[in-house]
Amino acid sequence: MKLTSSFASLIVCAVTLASAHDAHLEARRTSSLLISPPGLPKLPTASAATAAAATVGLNLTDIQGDIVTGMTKNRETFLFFGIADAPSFKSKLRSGVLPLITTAMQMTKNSTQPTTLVNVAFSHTGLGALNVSDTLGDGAFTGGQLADAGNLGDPGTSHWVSQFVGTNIHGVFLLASDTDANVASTVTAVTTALGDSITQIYTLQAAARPGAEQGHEHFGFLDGISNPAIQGFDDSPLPGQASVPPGEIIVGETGDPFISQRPPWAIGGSFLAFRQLEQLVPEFNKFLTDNPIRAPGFTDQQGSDLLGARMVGRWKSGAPVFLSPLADDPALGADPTRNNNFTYALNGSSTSSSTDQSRCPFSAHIRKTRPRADLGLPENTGRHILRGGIPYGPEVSDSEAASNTTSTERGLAFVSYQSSIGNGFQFLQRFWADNTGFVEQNTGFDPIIGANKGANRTVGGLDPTDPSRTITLITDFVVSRGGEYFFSPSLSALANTFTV
Ligand code: N7H
Repeated sequence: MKLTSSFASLIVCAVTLASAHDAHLEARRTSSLLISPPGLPKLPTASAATAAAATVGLNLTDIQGDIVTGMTKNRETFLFFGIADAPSFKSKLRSGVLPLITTAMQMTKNSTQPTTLVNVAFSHTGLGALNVSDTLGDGAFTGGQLADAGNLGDPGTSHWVSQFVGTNIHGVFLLASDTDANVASTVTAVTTALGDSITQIYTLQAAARPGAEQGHEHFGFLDGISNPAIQGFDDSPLPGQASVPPGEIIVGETGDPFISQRPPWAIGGSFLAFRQLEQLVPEFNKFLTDNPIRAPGFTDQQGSDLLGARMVGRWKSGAPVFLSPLADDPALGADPTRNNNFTYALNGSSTSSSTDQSRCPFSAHIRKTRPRADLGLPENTGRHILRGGIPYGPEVSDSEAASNTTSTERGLAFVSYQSSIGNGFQFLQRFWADNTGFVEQNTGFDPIIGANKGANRTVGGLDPTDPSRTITLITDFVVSRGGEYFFSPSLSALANTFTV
């Protein structure tokens, strides 16, 4: 009799566990939590991702989902926290939050996506707080972003959000969904589960822009078109999309240049560079209005639009200036099979001209940050990042537009994933965007993100009627408000290393 009753309670226990497990995995969604503006690449299907993963042995159920999701978040909250009580944090993270962490695999199908994507990443000081003492083999991560401000071209930290000045931030939760209510209830679930084991240091709420601007960043340009396809996750890159070995983004995988320096538990993780980048939109628009390109037959408006497009390298629709040099082509911008299909070289050549900027300036933001044939083809720079950012802040108000002056902060909550911050985000900012001699002499700064510690920035090649003309920018239209470097561990590392 006794045996039978224990057996019965075992069954009850097993059923309860199974239903809790099923509740976690059960189909809760019929529509995606992501946006899908025309022109942006889509995530691979679950079966395509599974087949791709098998070829390189990538464990997509162990990799956090945000790493592969790209710039298609709809509503997202970044919750930066300190660990107040490490033992309590570990046990609460394990019991209350770990079951909510979303995997890469889950993101590939609406029915397996959660109500709200939940991901977590830790700073170097966060690893210390948790007694995770292994060296991860990334100097920028170890030093933290504050120590890197000068390298990135920031004019000190006087513009930084005060909470980023210091090394108190131990980690960040990223919570994304299709409604504010979903995000808010999941924020409550996570913070309630963790209770006093954390201190909430800083929160940034971000959202895709409304209506027809959905998918466009605050200057008005479609963003998130060009992200690399990670081999082993997406083996069907779109035309012109970079296909990168998994180790360029995911630590410890094939192609990770520092693979020998990684502790085993770091495999399947990725370094997350977070930057809060304010955008001075009315000031940017005023600059375009005041400095139209004076091309024959162009109205002032057309000249201003051309200047903006050449600064970015794409028109607002996403159409690349290299393929459509004089006017926007919205059909091209909206077509993901064509809008990334260019190399800056002509006629199938593997190198681009070192003098011809008629189609696209060397300084254009997308050319600085991915020079394609400028560094020769096939493209194997090892400098790709997976961008996962989202706009924050309100639309420009009438009074801001009328006064050409920002009064309420807005910008980009910039997120990039890479297996090496020094090869990825830091390199792109420091050695490409801020380097006036890259990719050719007199290229000047990247006019969008290039930073000169607050001093004026010279930019070459913007005027196609006189490519030798240098334009001096006296305003930084993108202002760093600081950030932090994090490591986004695999789910097994969270279970076996971070919570024990
Ligand atoms: Fe950039 N922008 O609106 O001008 N970015 N970016 N970015 N960005 C891109 O091709 C923008 C920033 C890259 O593969 C587009 O997806 C703004 C940082 C890279 O051809 C637009 C900010 C870094 C690419 C913008 C900002 C990068 C890229 C075109 C800050 C790295 C892909 C859409 C407020 C250090 C290049 C697209 C490629 C594209 C804008 C930040 C890097 C419109 C406003 C900090 C690698």
